[in-house]
Amino acid sequence: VLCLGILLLVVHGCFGEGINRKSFPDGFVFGTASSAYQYEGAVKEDGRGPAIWDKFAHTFGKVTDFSNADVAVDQYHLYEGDIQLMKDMGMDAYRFSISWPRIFPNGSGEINQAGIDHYNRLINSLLAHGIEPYVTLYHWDLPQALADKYNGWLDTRIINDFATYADTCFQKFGDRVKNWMTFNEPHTFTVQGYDVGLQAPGRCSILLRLFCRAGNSATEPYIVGHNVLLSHAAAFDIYKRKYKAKQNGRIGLAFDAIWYEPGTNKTEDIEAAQRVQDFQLGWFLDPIMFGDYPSSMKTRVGERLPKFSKVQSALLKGSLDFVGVNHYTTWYAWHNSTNIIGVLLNDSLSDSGSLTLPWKNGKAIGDRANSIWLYIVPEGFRSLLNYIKNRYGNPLVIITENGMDDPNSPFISLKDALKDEKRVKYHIEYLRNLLAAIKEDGCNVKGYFAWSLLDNWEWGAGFSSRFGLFFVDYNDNLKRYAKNSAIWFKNFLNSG
Ligand code: PSG
Repeated sequence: VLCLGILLLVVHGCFGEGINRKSFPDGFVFGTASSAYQYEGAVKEDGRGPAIWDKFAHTFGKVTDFSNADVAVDQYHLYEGDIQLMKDMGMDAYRFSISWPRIFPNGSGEINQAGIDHYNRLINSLLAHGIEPYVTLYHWDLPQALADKYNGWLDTRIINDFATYADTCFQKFGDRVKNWMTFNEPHTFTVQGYDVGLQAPGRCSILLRLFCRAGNSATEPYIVGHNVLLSHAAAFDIYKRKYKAKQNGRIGLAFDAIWYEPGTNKTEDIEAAQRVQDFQLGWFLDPIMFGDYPSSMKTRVGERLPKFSKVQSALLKGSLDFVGVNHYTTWYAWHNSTNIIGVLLNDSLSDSGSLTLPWKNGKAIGDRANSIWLYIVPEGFRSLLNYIKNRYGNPLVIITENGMDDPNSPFISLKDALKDEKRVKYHIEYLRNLLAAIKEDGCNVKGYFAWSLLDNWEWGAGFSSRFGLFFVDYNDNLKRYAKNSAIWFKNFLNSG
């Protein structure tokens, strides 16, 4: 009977239904993630200053469905109800971001008390419901004032302004917020904003500057990345010196990390996959762990890559309590010997000398979600976690985003839109690989945040993409409805 029982358990486990919260180590944190710009709306309320994304979203042709985030999903006003949704699912934590221009409408200078009040209400309500706040300081909504004043991340003056903003948040909220992330996906906003120009502030030089008014895709991404790293180090240092002893919190950063599978097992393709990783995760995590950029970046980018002084390098090294990982997908990578397109584009993305694609020999690497870049490859998650363990000495990792999107189709009924079996399967499979990484491979992962609690405003894709566990009805007062994935999470978190 025991053997049969074990057999049934194993079979059950194979189909994924067998996992639940109890399969994970004690204290493992489950939550959902969001960001201010994609959720809040209320862009002109209570003294908030404009953000670079306001300008970008209101520029014709930048957002595929011509929408903007002026209202978004109105969490600025509807947060109480949203917290109740988290509570009902049994979530432990909520990851959200603070909007810098709500705290400093001019980027620096005078503090806007109404902005502070808002986040105090949000944090207090979360805590009253037993939900732990995980707070990102910068999820891409730079105050427009700083872009106007000195070109934002391109100028070293931003380091001080970011440090002051971070200091202010630690001081005002740090008595209750114990988990901070300085930045969300520096690699994404650096490349998207300053190399290909598809995100704010929309700078680039590729394609004869057809889509951007200004920029230099070969140099600006590295300058921006450098200033972001120094800003992170400055904030970490302030926390360590002024707050850590009293507040006893921790500071991380949420890195974006696609897993890259070598296209063949030829050495040159294996090396190419490693280089893409250097130019993605390594670009930001290497300086923070080791005090300098990956050697492949230094060799290939040469003089265009800024250098750290001894002092800066020392400040960066070890400036992290946990590694936040935003992971969605896996692609292939090959060595690109001719790199013709790269030579033509003359941009940072070409510097790795690799070709990356989500298919080979006409076959996709996995099932596709709605986003053109999002292919479902659960095993890639486990490979990535092992890579981080091996390269960085098994640091404390928190999965700060993981999820998939469905299209926003006007042709399917609400009832059908709630049957998101593909998302349920996505989370089951990714969670199983996470569990294997923890239990079988010894990866030090302590939390998992699903992107996202609600359908929301997906940057350049506007409302055309739905990442939520909850459906938002854009035609009826932004009402929220549980998709099957929200119900699945509720069972997952409450059974076993
Ligand atoms: C993350 C990963 C990729 C592209 C975009 C993102 N990738 O693997 O090619 S952005 C990230 C972001 C959040 C978005 C969410 C979904 O932090 O704001 O809404 O993922 O795109």
